[in-house]
Amino acid sequence: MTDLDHDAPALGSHKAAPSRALKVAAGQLGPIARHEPRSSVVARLVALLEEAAADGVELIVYPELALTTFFPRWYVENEPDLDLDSFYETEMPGPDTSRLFDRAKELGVGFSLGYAEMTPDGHRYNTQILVDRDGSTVGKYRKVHLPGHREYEPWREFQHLERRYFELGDSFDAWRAFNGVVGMATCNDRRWPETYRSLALAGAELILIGYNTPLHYAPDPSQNRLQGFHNHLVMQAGAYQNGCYVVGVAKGGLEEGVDSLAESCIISPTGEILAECVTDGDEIATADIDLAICAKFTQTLFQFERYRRPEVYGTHVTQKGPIPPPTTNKGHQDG
Ligand code: CDT
Repeated sequence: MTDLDHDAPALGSHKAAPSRALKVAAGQLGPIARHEPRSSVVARLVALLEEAAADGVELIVYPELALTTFFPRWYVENEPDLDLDSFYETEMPGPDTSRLFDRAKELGVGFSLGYAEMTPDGHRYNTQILVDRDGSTVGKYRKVHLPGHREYEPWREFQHLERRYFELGDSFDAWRAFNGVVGMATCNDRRWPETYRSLALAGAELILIGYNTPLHYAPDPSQNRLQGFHNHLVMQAGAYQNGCYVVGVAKGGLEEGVDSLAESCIISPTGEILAECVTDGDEIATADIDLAICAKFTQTLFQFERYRRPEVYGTHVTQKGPIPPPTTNKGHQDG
């Protein structure tokens, strides 16, 4: 017997943890045109920030690749008017984005922003940062699960070349900020249960996710009609199964001929959606959350220390794809 084998007292039977209230916003963007200048995009981000600040928001979350059009839809070698490097940020804040940092600091609002990052030594990542209310960058995340393909595939209506234009990120971290523990993930990451569990094991109580999700899925268009359902399904499950809040934020609408999912939302550890955008354009959705509520789940049904069985989960980290049983069950003890 260990201490963890004793039944936990009912949560109601001892003093509840003090509230850690936070007002958050999903700062959804509509389409960004192929040649829209950064200054125009940053002005749109600042407009959302100011609207959120006027509503008492303390943290606003922007989408994946929020400073440019979703350029992985093009094989740039075929597009003479595109300069691939122009889509990447070499500094953050940089000449255009400093306006966002300055205004956010003035208003005392933190933010999370997705952008294409180029490092001084030429590495390229699909990156998301977390900026505190004083304008300091507290965390940087580089997308771990890169979807799509590497080479030009002419049969597609449009490309999804994230695997050509970005390198793989390699860690899920969480940071102490906003009176809690905050983690980030980017778009395709939200479909993988490992994302939420890795972040929850790093202590995350609030997971911030930006996304660009075309409604058309070329390898299997029968999934097109399910985009909205799957978006909410995975984030709601991730929130509930890990006792954390999730803020999922889209760049939605018809961008350069490609229609993308909007439906940005804020999800509680109950798995319920607290607030949701109703358009596919620039829009905020806000919610008053309380990070102390996470413990109602992480200290009961999902008390990891007590109930998880990592000794049984070895294959989760040692094995990449399924290894089904042999073609007959002969030799398997239980038949
Ligand atoms: N940006 C991103 O990761 N989008 C993917 C699209 C599907 S894969 C071609 C997503 O998972 O939403």
